[in-house]
Amino acid sequence: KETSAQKFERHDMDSTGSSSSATYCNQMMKRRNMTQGYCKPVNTFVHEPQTAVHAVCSQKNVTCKNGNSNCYKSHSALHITDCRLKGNSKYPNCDYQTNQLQKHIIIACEGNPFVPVHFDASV
Ligand code: U5P
Repeated sequence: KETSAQKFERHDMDSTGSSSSATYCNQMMKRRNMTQGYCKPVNTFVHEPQTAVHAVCSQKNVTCKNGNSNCYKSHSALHITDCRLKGNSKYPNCDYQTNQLQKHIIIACEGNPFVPVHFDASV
């Protein structure tokens, strides 16, 4: 069974890659199994070393969108790619807009070790 921490790595981490191409999101959303059953509408990939992303769990504590208190905002802007489903996309042809950004990320962290389990937002 996939743990929440493993799911975060699958959904949100792409340390080695970058989204240089316009088809990045179409390829990655499919490769990381987020286009099975339905097209996941919004998903963010982080292009930074795993150590740097895990370190965010000890950075600025903020409230999550759902009201939980275990979210953390990165001190610096990180390289990310936002994938957003296009309005005219029809399952199973999940068609995404790829947006390369440098923003602060807000992630939820849990457990011992205290690791990322959810991508909440970028600001
Ligand atoms: N999500 C992202 N990046 C964002 C916002 C949301 O990847 O910038 C994903 C997360 O997996 C989140 C899901 O759990 O979309 C639903 O987000 P929301 O509708 O609760 O904001």
